Amino acid sequence: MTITPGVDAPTWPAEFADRYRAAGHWRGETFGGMLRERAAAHPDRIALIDPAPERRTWTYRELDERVDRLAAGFAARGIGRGDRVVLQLPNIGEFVEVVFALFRIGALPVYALPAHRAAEIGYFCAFTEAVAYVIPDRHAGFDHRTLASEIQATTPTLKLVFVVGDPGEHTPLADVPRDPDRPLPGPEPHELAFLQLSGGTTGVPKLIPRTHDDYLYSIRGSDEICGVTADTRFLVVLPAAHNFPMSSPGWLGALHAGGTVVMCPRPDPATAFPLVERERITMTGLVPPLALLWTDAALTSGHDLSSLDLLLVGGAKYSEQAARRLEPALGCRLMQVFGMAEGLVCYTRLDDDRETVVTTQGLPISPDDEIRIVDDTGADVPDGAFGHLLTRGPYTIRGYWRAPEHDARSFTEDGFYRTGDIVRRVPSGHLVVEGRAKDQINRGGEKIAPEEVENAVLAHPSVHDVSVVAVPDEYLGERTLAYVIPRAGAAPLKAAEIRRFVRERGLAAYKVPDLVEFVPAFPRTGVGKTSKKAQRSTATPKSIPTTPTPV
Ligand code: OOB
Repeated sequence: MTITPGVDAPTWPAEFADRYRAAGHWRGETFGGMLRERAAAHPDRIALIDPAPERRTWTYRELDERVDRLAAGFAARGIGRGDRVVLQLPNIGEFVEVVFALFRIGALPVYALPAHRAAEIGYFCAFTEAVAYVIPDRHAGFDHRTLASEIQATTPTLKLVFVVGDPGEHTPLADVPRDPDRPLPGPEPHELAFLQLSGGTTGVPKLIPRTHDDYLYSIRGSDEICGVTADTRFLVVLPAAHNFPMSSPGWLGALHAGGTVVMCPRPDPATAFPLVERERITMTGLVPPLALLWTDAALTSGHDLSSLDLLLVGGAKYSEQAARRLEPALGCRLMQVFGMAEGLVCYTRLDDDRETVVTTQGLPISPDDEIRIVDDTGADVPDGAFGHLLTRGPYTIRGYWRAPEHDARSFTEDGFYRTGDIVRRVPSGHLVVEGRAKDQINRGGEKIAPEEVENAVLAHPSVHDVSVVAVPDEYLGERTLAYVIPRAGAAPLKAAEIRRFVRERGLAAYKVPDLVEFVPAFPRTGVGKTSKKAQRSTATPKSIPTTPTPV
């Protein structure tokens, strides 16, 4: 992959960009322009609803005007085109306002998750040289203002912290908006719109640069496949910053079609079902553990879920048995989605037969999504055989943000992204995800890079070595198990001490190992490396004590 000095990420070679434009995939639109157009076309339709604690609504005109005022306020405080702004908000209306305000001035949101803590946020702010950080005051019992102060003290670029709610020593987001005195120069459609997080396989998360052109294409395509229209009422159940609820078809898809987005503060049925009933929700997306919870809860819930028309399930493998139970329990249609923040998204189709919907993970969005399924040597496997999925196309990145050494490993010479997924293609062309070759744990849709957790555990003075692997789990699909070799002569260690240590290192709670086992040595491969394969095969699901709530 060639890197041009001064350029933050590799982009599509001109011949591909020309082809994607000629095919009408890239239309020269921006997200700021999209909202402006929708507001002009149907100003009085409801764009956004935040139901808690008091129900707030935004018409398209109101959203557009508030975004303009917020954009002007950000610009007046010195935030400009290309600047990075780390955004860590829960599912609230301000999430949408801030994202569109940043889009309008061409600043790049960096999408942190509400669960991220000092380790992740500190890294995002430092690595992206962020100029601003947007937070809630408190969320899920955590005071984000204190964390922001700590990070600001060690990150010289981070001049501004905006808080939704009580600002403490920072700036209230509510004070930012101002009247726009002149139109702001927006970004070009081929420029970056935001940085998304990669699930990752490495010590620190990689950042995924997406452009207005490419992301809007994936959203248009998703809307068409999922049948999103101005009548769609989309419930944002998963964290709004995830690629799946953002664009598959997600809240951006709903806004693109002129529909209504409803923010769901928590994903459990007790919170979501009353909202589905009250707001007449037609569509949402869930990870498999939540789909299981919803399926079970629907059987006994007294709530009227009859407005639900389509439920998308993806982010991790959805078992066929669970998929078969969803439609009768929830009284809506199921669509499986297999996607990645790096680009490629596959959906089963509304006109697929039931067997295809419950047994496959769908077809790519675009006729120009190139799919290769290869063996370990990089040669194409015969039709129907398992292999590594490689992909290239009009909305799949050609490289990460400022990470040329990763790009050399994650992309082929000719620009295919190595997804790390093992798939096979059935005769209809649909892909079936069989497993994973990458060293990653998929904990109910949340991706964990073992290396990141291992680095945290290794910092413990009594730890000699550690290896983190996935253990199968009936509910979450997978959970994490840390095999630890204690340092010779160190005081005896307890599992709880390792877990607390990881948490105190500032890692998000979902990365704290579910299980810790102390061992004298690791199994080795022929060349003397730790054999994670052998470790995985000895880890048993029954050793898991409790079942936590996902995401
Ligand atoms: C979505 O995006 P990411 O970036 O959090 O994770 C991507 C990875 C894939 O490479 C694959 O390993 C896994 O998540 N995955 C699935 C899956 N959907 C994603 N594995 C099995 N079955 C599925 N249906 O997770 C994401 C992005 C957009 C839409 C949906 C999911």
